[in-house]
Amino acid sequence: MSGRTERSEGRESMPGQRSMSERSEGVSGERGTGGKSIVRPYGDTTGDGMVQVSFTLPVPHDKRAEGAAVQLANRMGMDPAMLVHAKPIGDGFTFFVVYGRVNHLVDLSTVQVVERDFPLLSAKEVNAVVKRRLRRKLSVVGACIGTDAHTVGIDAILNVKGIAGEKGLEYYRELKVTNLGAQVSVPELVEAARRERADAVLVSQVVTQRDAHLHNTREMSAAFREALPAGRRPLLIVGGPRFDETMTAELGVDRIFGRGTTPGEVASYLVHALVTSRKASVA
Ligand code: B12
Repeated sequence: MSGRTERSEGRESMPGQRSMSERSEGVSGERGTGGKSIVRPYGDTTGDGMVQVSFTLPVPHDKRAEGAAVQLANRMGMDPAMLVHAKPIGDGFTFFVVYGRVNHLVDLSTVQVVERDFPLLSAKEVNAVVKRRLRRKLSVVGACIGTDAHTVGIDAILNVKGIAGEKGLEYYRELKVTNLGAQVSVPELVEAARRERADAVLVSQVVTQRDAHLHNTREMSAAFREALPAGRRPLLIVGGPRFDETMTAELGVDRIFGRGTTPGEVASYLVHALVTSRKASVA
């Protein structure tokens, strides 16, 4: 799961040194005993702070380029920084892997993530709840919006084939799935949601260049807010490997699903959000 940490968590010390607070908290680079939650990376030996990063610089591969990569790593807080891989990738670009020590610590107690706050149901349970409580099929409309053509993720959630041994939402008898496919415009999506009387709209965004996933999601949620009054607006769900799941309010959506999501989680959330916790409006 993606997550954010409060900025104050990273305290620094010199390589090989441990600060007073680290010593008093018994930090040894792994989850401390006695309920301590300060951790640091593990490379060769416990708590040595070693990490590996990779990046590309827009320079041809030579000694200067390698020096530039090490300098960048130093500026990122890696000290010492060891270049372990450098490879030209096309004209004027070099890919690097750098291994080195950082002195930052992470306080697990300040890490913010979105925990699953609904029960995981089987397909049979989902169907039973929808049938008994909604008394009609639950309509789901899905799409990849904008110029994004990466449909594998949304198909994994929607198509019968599914993913990770779980069948997709099309397999659920009480769900009616309309998969619009790739490169769907926001007006097309709103129109399809109206036509299908969508209870939920599922949008996938995989391309994140220039924050396209954020812009497209904001445009989509704004369009639904404009097109439909609050009571008639479908549940808005976005998913993709690089979303921050804590950004629902900023993006104007009800839920964000990240990498590794399974259809069962999505179906269970739909039941939770649209049926079990919304008794009055679905009768
Ligand atoms: C396959 C692939 C393609 C295929 C897509 C085929 C298709 N029909 O989907 C093709 C070859 C067409 C392609 C094209 C391009 N691609 Co491409 N592609 C990939 C690749 C290798 C795998 C993506 C994938 O299928 N993952 C598997 C699925 C199952 O995972 P997922 O998408 O994360 O989905 C899961 C979760 O995220 C979540 N989820 C996803 N969506 C949703 C939606 C909802 C509602 C929910 C609940 C959950 C959910 O659930 C899913 C199941 O767990 C990735 C690299 C990678 N390894 O990820 C690059 C990658 C995504 N592509 C990339 C790029 C740059 C491109 C191109 C721009 C390349 C080019 N210059 O032409 C084009 C863009 C085309 C376009 N207009 O979008 C970049 C994106 C970089 C960025 N920062 O945005 C990546 C990361 C590669 C890279 N490292 O550079 N690509």
